[in-house]
Formats: sequence, C-alpha cells, structure tokens
Amino acid sequence: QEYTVIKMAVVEWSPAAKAEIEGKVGGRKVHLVAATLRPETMYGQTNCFVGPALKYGVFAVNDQEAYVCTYRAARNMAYQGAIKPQGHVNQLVEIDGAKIVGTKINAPFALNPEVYVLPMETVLATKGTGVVTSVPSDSPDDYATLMDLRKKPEYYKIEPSWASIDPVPVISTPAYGDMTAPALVQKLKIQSAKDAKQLAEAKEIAYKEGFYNGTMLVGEYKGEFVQDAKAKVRDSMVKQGLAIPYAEPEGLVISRSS
Ligand code: ZZB
Repeated sequence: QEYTVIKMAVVEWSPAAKAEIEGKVGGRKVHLVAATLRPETMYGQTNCFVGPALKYGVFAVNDQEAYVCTYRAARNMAYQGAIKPQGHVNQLVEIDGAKIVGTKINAPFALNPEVYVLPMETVLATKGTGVVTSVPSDSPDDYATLMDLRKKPEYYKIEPSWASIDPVPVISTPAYGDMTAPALVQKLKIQSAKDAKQLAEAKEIAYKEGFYNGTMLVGEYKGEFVQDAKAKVRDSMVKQGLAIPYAEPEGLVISRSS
C-alpha cells in the first residue's frame, strides 16, 4: 500500500505532552506524521486524530527534525530511508496518545492552517503511522467521529473549541454533492463512529465516487478531475517538503485482505 505521509508541525503542545517532551528532543522541530491515501483532500483538514489508548514515540529523523508516530511506523520509515541513519530507530520520548490530544498543529495545504489533535478510538496501531489527518467532508469515519466528539466533549476529555472547525467542501461528486462523507453518513443512517459495518461501506463508496467522479473545488488544481489532481497534489507536497512517500510492508497488505 502506497501512502503519503503528511508532516504536521507542532505549533503548541498540550500541557500533558509538554511536560513529557520538553527538554528531550534536542531542539528538533517536531511533526506529527499522518499516513493518507487521499493527498488531494488535504485542503479540507479540520483536525488530526490519534488513538487515545495507543503508545506513540517521538523519533529523531536527523539532528533537526523528529516525528511523532507508532514505533512500528518509525521502524518502517527507518528501513525506507526516511529516518536517518537507515535502519536505525532513535526514540527520544515515549508518550500515550491521550496526552497528545489538545496539541495544536499545522495542517499543510489546509484552508484552516492550524488544527487540534483529537481522540479517535478506532485508530489502528497496525496501519500507517497511527496518526490520522481528518477530512470530515470526504471521510465518513472522520465525520462520524467529529460528530461524536462534539456531542460529548466532557466524556472524550476535549475542549469543545478543539472540535469546532466545520467540514470544508473540497471535492464535488455528481452523486453526493460538495460534502460526500456527511451525505453518505446520512444516507446510510450512521449514528456514530461505532457503526463499523455501515462506515466500511460508506468509506468504500466515498473512495470510488471521489476518485472516479470527483472534481476539485479548491486549490491549485481547482476544476480538474480528482484522477488527474491526486498525483499532482502529492508531488507538490513532497517537493515542498511537506510530505514523504511511505509504503506499508507487504505482509500487512496481505493480512488486511485475508
Ligand atoms: C485522509 C483521508 C481523507 C482519508 C479522506 C480517507 C478519506 P485504508 O483505506 O483502510 O487503507 N487511516 C490511516 N491510518 C489509519 C489508522 N492507523 N487507523 C485508522 N485509520 C487510518 O485507510 C486509509 C485511510 O484511513 C487513510 O486515508 C486515513 O484517512 C485512514 F477523504 O487520510 B485518510 C473514503 C476515505 N476518504
């Protein structure tokens, strides 16, 4: 599986993360790194998700930079040469996902350039980086989770303002309009992020509809088909140093479909 890893620079740590991390990264600039299959949707990021019960690390990339992700992802990136020296993992700090929640980060290419880290219970430790950037206009999982968080902020231990950015229209599809994910959540009567079966179906439809029939509403490739814009947005982000290519090891791809 060929992902694009989006580099989301930390603007301000949550108090809990600051207490654990301060003084331990050797002056490196720290990024949360989110694996995505849809770089063309990055204009519509409204927040970022981590699994509150998952373990994360801050990993040195070189002397200047560090990435926040799962240990598993850091090891894969080290083997792929995205972390130096190749094959070597240097974990500076280990930290619980719950403590990262509330951190303010930069969302590259997004119309809302500063967003917050929020909790998502369905983040898998075994996929991508364990950090997920959220595009509720085009990802049914993101939309359902954001609505859950807004309904019960105390329960999820978040400040309502962290979840206050509304979905942004970035891609238009003939069947679902400018907000494909909310339209599908409504159509399939999805009540919450716990409706796993319907969400899997909604995701499948949203992927197909967006890729085959979608048109860009914003950005440098506004008016172009998603099929054409996807690689161009990715290349542009990689060229600007805002993203890196990341391949998921074979074994996991096989286990996903079995
Ligand atoms: C932004 C985005 C925008 C995404 C969208 C999807 C969509 P897949 O297809 O199963 O391989 N993701 C990445 N890592 C994780 C994880 N560890 N746990 C849970 N979800 C994760 O899933 C790849 C997508 O799932 C990624 O692409 C990421 O969300 C999320 F408009 O990034 B995506 C219709 C989907 N639309």
